[in-house]
Amino acid sequence: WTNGPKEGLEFADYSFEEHFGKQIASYPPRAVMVDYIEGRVTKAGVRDWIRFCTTIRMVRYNESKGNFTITAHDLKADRMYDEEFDNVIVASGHFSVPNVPEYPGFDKFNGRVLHAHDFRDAREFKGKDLLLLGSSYSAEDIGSQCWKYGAKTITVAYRNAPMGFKWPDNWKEVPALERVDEDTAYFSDGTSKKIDAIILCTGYKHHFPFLPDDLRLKTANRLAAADLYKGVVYVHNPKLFYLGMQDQWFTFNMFDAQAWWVRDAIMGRLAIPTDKKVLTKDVEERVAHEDAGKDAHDAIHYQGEYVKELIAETDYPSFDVDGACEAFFEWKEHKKADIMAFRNHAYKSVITGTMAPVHHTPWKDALEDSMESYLKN
Ligand code: NA7
Repeated sequence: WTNGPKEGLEFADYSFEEHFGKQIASYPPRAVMVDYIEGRVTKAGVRDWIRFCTTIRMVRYNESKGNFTITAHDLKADRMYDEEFDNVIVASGHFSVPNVPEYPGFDKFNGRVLHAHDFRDAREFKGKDLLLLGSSYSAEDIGSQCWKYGAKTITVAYRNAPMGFKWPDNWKEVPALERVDEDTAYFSDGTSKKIDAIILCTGYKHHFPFLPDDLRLKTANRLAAADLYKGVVYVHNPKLFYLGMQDQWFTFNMFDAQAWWVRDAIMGRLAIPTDKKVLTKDVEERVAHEDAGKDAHDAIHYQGEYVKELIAETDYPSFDVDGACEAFFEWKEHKKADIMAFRNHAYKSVITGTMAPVHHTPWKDALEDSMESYLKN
């Protein structure tokens, strides 16, 4: 189930109402989200433009020609080939390759140790004592799913600060993990807990094994990503673009605005400054602006302003970005009030102006997460 309101991520040119023929509740399960995304893909007819079963193995910039040679692997024919392109857009995401820490004793631990990336179904952990590492969105959300589907206890070990929500009685936040043995975890405050499984909710790595040193983005997971003019143009080679490499409050509609901007830059409708100093200054200013923010409220506002900036320079359909920020602010408050019930709230679409209905079943009781179940009135 989405962990933020769908009203914050709705495509500006393809509303949930257009896809489902009616307004739907605000925190859909994954089957509903996939259906929505597929609907947008079908409407835009983009599948015809995708070369499937093809992996990019390497990209090289040709100084003399001012273009790129990509080495692709046709996985069906099992054949590699080179092809030249004027521009390259990297849109491969950055929440997929896990950051996997190793703690003393992992090799001896009897239970399962997995990363958040490999988590699929909370029912696997019904009746179990679970240890989660990390104190961000994955820990909060995977812990919540496991709680909902009947985990016996949830223990979350934080490295810096606890999440601090009002957790259910069988959920505890503890300081950093020091080690484990066959069946017990030991924490830095001297406490310990018997556990059955460990889920590493320890974040992801920007990972581009198909890019050489001179083209590979190296950035922390932050709102003002390093080395990207306007958040999308690689300052060391402005013919190369990256989409969605920032940390995210806004998602689909921000990626869209970025894509529209990059398209227009490639087509010459927008000019990218030729002076590298101008490009790097833009990045520095974005970093300083983000750093000046104090809290999540400022961060949401910062990213909303960024989306507005891109939309103003392209013909991506404008939408009420401030309204989407408001939905995020409300969402934060609802989480603070009751972390196991925030998904029961409904928000107004900033695309159609329609209020979402309250879901027919409170999230904690909605164990059936199919599309049919979610959409029934
Ligand atoms: P995040 O948000 O990158 O968070 C990773 C968490 O893992 C964070 O709390 C880190 O602690 C913690 N972490 C990282 N390395 C370790 C080690 N070695 N030991 C213990 N804890 C560690 O990733 P998520 O998967 O939760 O969320 C992904 C994105 O989804 C997120 O960025 C949002 O955009 C939505 P820290 O807080 O740094 O002490």
